Amino acid sequence: MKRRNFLQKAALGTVGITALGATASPGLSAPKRETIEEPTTSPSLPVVIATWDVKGATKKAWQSLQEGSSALDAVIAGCGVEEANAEGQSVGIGGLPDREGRVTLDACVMNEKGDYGAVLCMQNIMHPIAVAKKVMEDTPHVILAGIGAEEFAVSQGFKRENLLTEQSKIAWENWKKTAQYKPIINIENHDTIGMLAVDKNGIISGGCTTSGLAYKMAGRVGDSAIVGSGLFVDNEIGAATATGLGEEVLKTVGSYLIVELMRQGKSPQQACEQAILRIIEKTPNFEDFQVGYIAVNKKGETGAYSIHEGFVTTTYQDEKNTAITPDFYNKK
Ligand code: SD4
Repeated sequence: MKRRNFLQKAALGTVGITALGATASPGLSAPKRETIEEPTTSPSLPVVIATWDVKGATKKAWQSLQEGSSALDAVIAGCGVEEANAEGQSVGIGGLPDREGRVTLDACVMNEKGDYGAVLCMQNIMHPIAVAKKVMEDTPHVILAGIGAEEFAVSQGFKRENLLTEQSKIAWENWKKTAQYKPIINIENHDTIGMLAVDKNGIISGGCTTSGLAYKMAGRVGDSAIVGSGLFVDNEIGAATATGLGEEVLKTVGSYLIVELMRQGKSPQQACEQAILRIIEKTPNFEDFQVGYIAVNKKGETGAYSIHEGFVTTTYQDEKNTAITPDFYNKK
């Protein structure tokens, strides 16, 4: 359902409900109660939501859930579709390189137990999100970077391959003629895949995968693989993920902020909007860059918001796989 329609419905059919802010414990004062406006009709589970128009990826994740995969494996399968898509120039193979012509990938996953795994600045491996899961499950660490991440991936059976496609090499060579670095709203930053899934039992997991900003400095890492910034999951509450200029998401720890706002009773939509406002309040040059957030809560309600127009989200819910342009801040 389009967000506007959903909001209209929600506005018409809301009831005040009382929610417990905490569980009562002996010896502690009574739990704080607060009233939350809540729609009478809840969206159904499962749900898969992703940044950008990636219907192939959300479809794959949805099918994986139907076949009995965990929410985490569904996200990894879904994101893997875009990582293997050589036409997409920001994820996996075909990603635009750094200034030196190297494709370096960042990815992370987080599951319902709060486990997290990530790879940063990894080269030559097409599916960093699957390697991130291996880091989470099969190492004593949560992040591996650079050559260590690549060697670990190879030790786990991942194939080394050249990720710089002819198309991306030509784009880089053209860029070198001016070598001007300026993130371009919704063009350069157009397809980091952040994906969140809630299975039919309300189990939540998420992942985020990217080649980062095109023509970044060698060694630059953005928000996408950093817990709390590019992704955060709390199975009690919900999850959030980001796309856009990672430096700004990192400085405001955006995904964690959104989940904490939902914990305080905000809807996914309200929480995404507040996280964007936090960036705008702190960053006078917000006109120059894009950030977009998506979020989902335990019930399967979703939200999305960005600084500028043009951000797209895909939601697979109620047997419908729909890409929409959500509401945004900078309406002139
Ligand atoms: C980064 N957030 O590395 C990523 C870039 C992005 O689509 O979203 N690209 O900063």
